[in-house]
Amino acid sequence: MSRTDVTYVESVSPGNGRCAPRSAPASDAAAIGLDGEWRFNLAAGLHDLSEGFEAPGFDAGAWDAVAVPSIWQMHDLDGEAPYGTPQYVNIHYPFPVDPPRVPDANPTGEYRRTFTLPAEWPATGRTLLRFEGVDSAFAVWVNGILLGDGKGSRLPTEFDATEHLVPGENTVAVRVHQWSAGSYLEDQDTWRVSGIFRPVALVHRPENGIDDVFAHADYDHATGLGTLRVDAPVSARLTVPELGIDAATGETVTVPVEPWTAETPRLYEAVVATETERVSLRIGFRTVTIEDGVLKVNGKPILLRGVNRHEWDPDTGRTLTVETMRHDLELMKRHNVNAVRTSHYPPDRRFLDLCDELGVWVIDECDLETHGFYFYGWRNNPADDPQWREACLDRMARMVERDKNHASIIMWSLGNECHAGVNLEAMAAWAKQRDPDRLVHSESDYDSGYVDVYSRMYVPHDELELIGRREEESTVDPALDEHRRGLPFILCEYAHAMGNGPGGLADYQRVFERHERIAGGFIWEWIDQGIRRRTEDGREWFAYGGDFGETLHDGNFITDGLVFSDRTPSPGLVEYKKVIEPVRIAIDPEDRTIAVANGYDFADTGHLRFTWRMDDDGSLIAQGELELPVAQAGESVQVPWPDELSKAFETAGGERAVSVHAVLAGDSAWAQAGHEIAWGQAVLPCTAAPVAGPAASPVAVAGGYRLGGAEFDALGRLRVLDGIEVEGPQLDLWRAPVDNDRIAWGGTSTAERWRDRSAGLDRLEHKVLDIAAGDRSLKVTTRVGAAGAERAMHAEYEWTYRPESATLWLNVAVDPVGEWDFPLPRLGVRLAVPKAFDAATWFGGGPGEAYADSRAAARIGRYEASVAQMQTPYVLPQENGSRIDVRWARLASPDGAALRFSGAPHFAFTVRPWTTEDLAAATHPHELVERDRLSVNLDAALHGLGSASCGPGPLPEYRLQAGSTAFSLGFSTDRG
Ligand code: IPT
Repeated sequence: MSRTDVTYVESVSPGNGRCAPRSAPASDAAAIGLDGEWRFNLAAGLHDLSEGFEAPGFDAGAWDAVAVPSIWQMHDLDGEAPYGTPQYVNIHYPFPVDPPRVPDANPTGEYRRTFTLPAEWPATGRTLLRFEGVDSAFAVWVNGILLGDGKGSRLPTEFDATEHLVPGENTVAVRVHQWSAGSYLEDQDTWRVSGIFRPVALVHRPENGIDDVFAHADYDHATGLGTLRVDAPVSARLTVPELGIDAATGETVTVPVEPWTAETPRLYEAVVATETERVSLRIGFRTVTIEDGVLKVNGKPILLRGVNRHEWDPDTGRTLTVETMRHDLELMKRHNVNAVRTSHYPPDRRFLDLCDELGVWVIDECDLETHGFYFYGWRNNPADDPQWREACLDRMARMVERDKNHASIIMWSLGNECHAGVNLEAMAAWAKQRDPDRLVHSESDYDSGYVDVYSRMYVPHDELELIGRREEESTVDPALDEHRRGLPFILCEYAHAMGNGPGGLADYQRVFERHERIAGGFIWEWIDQGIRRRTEDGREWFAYGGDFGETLHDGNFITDGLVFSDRTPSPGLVEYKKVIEPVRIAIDPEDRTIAVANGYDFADTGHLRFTWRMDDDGSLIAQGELELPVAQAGESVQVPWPDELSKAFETAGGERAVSVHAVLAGDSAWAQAGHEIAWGQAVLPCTAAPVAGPAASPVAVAGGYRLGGAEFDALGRLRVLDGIEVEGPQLDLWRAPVDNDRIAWGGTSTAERWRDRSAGLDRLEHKVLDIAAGDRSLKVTTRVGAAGAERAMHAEYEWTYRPESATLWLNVAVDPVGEWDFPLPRLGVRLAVPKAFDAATWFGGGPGEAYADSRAAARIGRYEASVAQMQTPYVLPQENGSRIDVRWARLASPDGAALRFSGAPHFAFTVRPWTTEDLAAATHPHELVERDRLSVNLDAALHGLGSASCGPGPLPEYRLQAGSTAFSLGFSTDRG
């Protein structure tokens, strides 16, 4: 190939001139990192390349300097964006589908740098140039000599530079193409970005060195023995000092060991050495098997409480620091996550080191997705076309060879959304012969003919239940059906964490826990892949698809994570943490017992400390330590309440809540002592009857009515309470649609039904039919409906005032008029109050937001927050911030005046500095402008969240069906 030969770009070949893939273990051989500043020029396409740029004498003085590794489209996005901007598309290819051809507009980065070979660089052996990740195709020159080219963006590539290096200064030049034939294999749902985005190094390979090792480390749970064999292409010495092992490579050694599990990530330091090189390894002993259709590790069924993780950083895109990788894992571990699917490509290899060290189960996924062929009946699908066989096998080999020594990896995944095909089958067969000790996964293979686990995405709860019982629908071929029915099952993606949600997590977990066949699942996805931007006046915001003017894009579907773009945990993650807590605490106030069920697969509860607390009407009255016997994995223990708890329980006069917390007894690698792992709470309704007292009579006054401290206008609307201006309350059925209301795959979304001309819940009008000022109450009868709609709600507001408690009570009776064949967004009242009343306190569920099908994490207590703190900044503004089961809430102003809302018994409480309409209209949080009044929603109920943005909607029990209902609310004021 000549310098100007660019045929590799559109060739199905995975590359030329590359070294064989290997694990490249940590070594004492010489190496120099080539990260740092490189000269960079962005050419418009293959027609626009810089002549002779690879030559040592080329003058690149006028070129920019950019950092390697980095993504070129992530540079200076608030300024000049000198190298173009990111594009987000999900399933569609971002270019015309004409494999293997790609557009002429093919941005091509030309990179150059020099480096000095140290004087002591060994004169013998070989020297390789190693690239950990280059997106998407590239060619490499050293001192003007072409070494080769490569594809496979998230996989390593090495070239042998030995012959072309000179003592002293050397020049390396790399040409990187945004699009290549390889892009057809990389249609993952993420930002389409380019560059040398992972580290580059020059590594020496000594003669008789250890290029590769393959550690086979099994654990026999019956005997407690570990079996270790380390294979290497040369004969070398293996030592594991801690285990007293000193053996030859290829030799099998059996010794007593502590096994590796994600809960107990025990690693042993090993060294493999020849006379010329020492490499180090960390060995984890564990055995992955399938027995009777159940996935087991070390003889025990495991439950994957997982997440899908894309590599993303809001500032640097797909280039991550080790600190960020560790931060992700620490956050996961702190939220009880125990598994990662590396969707949809092998991660930076340092991430896997951390997985071994901190303990998570990993499904390592190959860099392969051909989803865009779906639209064309999978015609020409590279996964099923023999001309792409070598490219597919190459990717599988490069992943397995690089990652084969990680104890954390229990399955190799062939890729994502490739449908099925001969190349996938070949990849599976290759992986199984190369590494018989791990399982092969592919969700694309519906029949599961060549994989070890049956894997699906977004399966609804009822179908999952059937799968759990092995009673799912048959596949076409009876032999395949029998095979598949005998496999364990995982949900490789479920519960789409886009916007407010996902709902239904607890219901999924119950199905997982009921069936041994189901080894758990992986939430889609870990992080909102937003891109940090700043407004001209310096306010931060996060961009999604379309924000860079892309003509083809998929909007905010890119922001669907459990952590926000800046890695702040979302309410969805807090919910997930509670739902998957590995110990379950049950408090029984009748028997006065506390039971703790250990749901770990391996660990006992010895690393936990338990505490209890007793609250009376939300105020702490007693607390203490709880002595509990250690429970083995899968066991339960029960103890009577401590005397002090029983005593406090008996003296409390209000609503009593008993809580028990399980926290880390000591520091761990990912959290400090005291970090909460699980909790339980039992709440006992207050037995004392509320005092109602006599009611005051309403009086007609000029322009309206007066009732106690309340003033109403001529249409019977509350205007003033004890001197404080209020507006409303009025019936409210609307919420700013959440992504899960708004998106429907191939159907009419719930939000479309709401906005439909025959419903118009976003533009309801209130017509007063009658006002009756009786002896003891003021009754306002209304009909609530939208322009164009016949369907309506009959709403009757009955106001009473109880002087004894100085409380104004409202009873709202709602009756549907006409047919309501869709769920309501919410059912409650909305009012506006002065902006100064922005310090909230409430007694009820908290501290975070909660909805009908996402409420496991809400505990009953007294909470305080500013109105600003009560907003959840979803990347696309939408309904958020509702606190459930609120007994009372108070909004105070700085001068001490406060408004108080009471439930009979509970309501859901939301307060915002803007209106629902503002929320629904905004496309990013920074566009929201505070109004001069706060909007308050006091709801009898809200529709669930579900996961319809990708998956099932709310389960029937969480749908808010229209029907005749009544609810009561109290309004009062105080002065602190
Ligand atoms: C599924 C993809 O595997 C994943 O990459 C992501 O796109 C997710 O959905 C949704 O965010 S594919 C889906 C269309 C079933």
